[in-house]
Amino acid sequence: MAQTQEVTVPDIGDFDSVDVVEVLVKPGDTVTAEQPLITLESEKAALDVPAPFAGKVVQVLVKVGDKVAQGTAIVTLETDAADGAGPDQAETVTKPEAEPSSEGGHAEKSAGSASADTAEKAETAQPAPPKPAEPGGGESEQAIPAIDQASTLNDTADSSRPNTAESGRAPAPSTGHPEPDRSQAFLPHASPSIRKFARELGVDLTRVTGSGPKLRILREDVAAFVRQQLVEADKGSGIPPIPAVDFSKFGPIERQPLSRVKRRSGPNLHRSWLNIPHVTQFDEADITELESFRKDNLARAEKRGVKLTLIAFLLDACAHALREFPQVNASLDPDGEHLILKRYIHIGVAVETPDGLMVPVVRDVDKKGVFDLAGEVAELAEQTRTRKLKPDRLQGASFSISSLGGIGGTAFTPIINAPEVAILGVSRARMQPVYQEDGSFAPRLMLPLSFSYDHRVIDGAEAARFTRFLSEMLSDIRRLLL
Ligand code: CAO
Repeated sequence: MAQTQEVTVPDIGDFDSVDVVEVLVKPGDTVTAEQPLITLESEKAALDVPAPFAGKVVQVLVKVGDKVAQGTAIVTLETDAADGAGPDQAETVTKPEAEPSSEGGHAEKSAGSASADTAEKAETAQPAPPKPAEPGGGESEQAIPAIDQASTLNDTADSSRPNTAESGRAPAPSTGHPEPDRSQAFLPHASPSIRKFARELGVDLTRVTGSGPKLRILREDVAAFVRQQLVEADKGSGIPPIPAVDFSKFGPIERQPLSRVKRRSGPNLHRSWLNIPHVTQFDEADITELESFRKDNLARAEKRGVKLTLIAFLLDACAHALREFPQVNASLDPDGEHLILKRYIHIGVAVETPDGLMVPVVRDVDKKGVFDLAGEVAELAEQTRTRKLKPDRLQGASFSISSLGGIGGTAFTPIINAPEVAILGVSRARMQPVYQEDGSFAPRLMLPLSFSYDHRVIDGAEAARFTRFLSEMLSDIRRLLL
């Protein structure tokens, strides 16, 4: 049989008059046990008053702006006695001294003026849903949940709060009931809907500054917090941004848009630079013999429609070196505990284009000869510069080469193309007097190598061995072409 009963404000600690800031139900609503009915706001906290049992809202007795205190009736709920949570509990349910259940995030509540009888019964109460009504309507010891302080503590917290013993709080000696943790009153001010919103976004409300009345956290505060976190993540884990400067104060300026390629490659370079502990190993290779071989074969290559430049030999030498040093032809597993060794050798070649730098990939370099490599690089470079390159030709590199030798320079520190773990930079070869074993100096064509590597994966000694090996390959054309 349906019965109606009033739900009142339970013990709310030291507050004798608090504002109703939200009414969460209306007549006709069906509520479940512990569903928040209204939100109260004290000087320090926003608190929910949950339904002590399931039922249908008949009347809402308060409105936003009302002031309430312990014992103020807030709604009337109609329950079906057969549901087991009905008016049979009315007497105790509406009594503020009734003891909370310890389940489902109910706060440990002071028994206040609880009678010895109620306290004793409550002490033995199980952390269980409301008990079925006694046949014949006998008085039940069903306890009323206190204000749901748990949900105001930290919305990312598990709703199943530790019991008193777990939380180490001493029970009140007079009743055996736990003392309320008044520190929980110093919790973020936020309505349930905002707390739900924050919970969905994984936002810890204790980190959000409220901009509403009495520092209440509003929806826009949560949104601003999330935006700020995203901006900081984008800028590299909170690295302070470079302040904007109005350069026009100092002279005439012109503002140009970055090319599409630069806009896209910039964040990738930034990410690699910030994430990878780079070290650059410098070395040089004597390519005197190689250069004469190249020149001797220019005509032969031309007959095949190929311009034989140094890059083809560099690719060939790198393939040999990568086979010898598989850890350089690898990627770090995101778990940080494994190295993924690639059993293929695909090398990206940095190509300068009017739009910016792009890195097409020469696949299976170890399976190709220098003529084929020269032809393929020239074709890829041409397609890249004329924007005819298919997107899949920009993918799958296991190592990269950046050759600035055609332009000049003596050395540079190339940025690793993550998730690769190393890159070879090549500067301009120059004739230099090189000391010979017989004590003389000979003019030799020396090629500067700049090998940047991920120090998490490659040790300095390994890097030095790698560039030595590369240098020997480039210096000994017979070995290279074998
Ligand atoms: N030392 C001396 N001369 C070199 C050389 C070197 N290391 N590398 C190339 N050359 C010579 C070539 O032999 C060629 O000479 P000729 O015109 O007399 O035949 C001339 O310089 C121009 O060569 P190139 O650089 O155009 O051709 P390539 O096949 O060697 O390189 C490519 C192809 C795509 C790598 C190159 O054109 C390119 O775009 N380089 C720029 C890469 C870049 O911007 N890297 C920066 C990345 S930032 O990390």
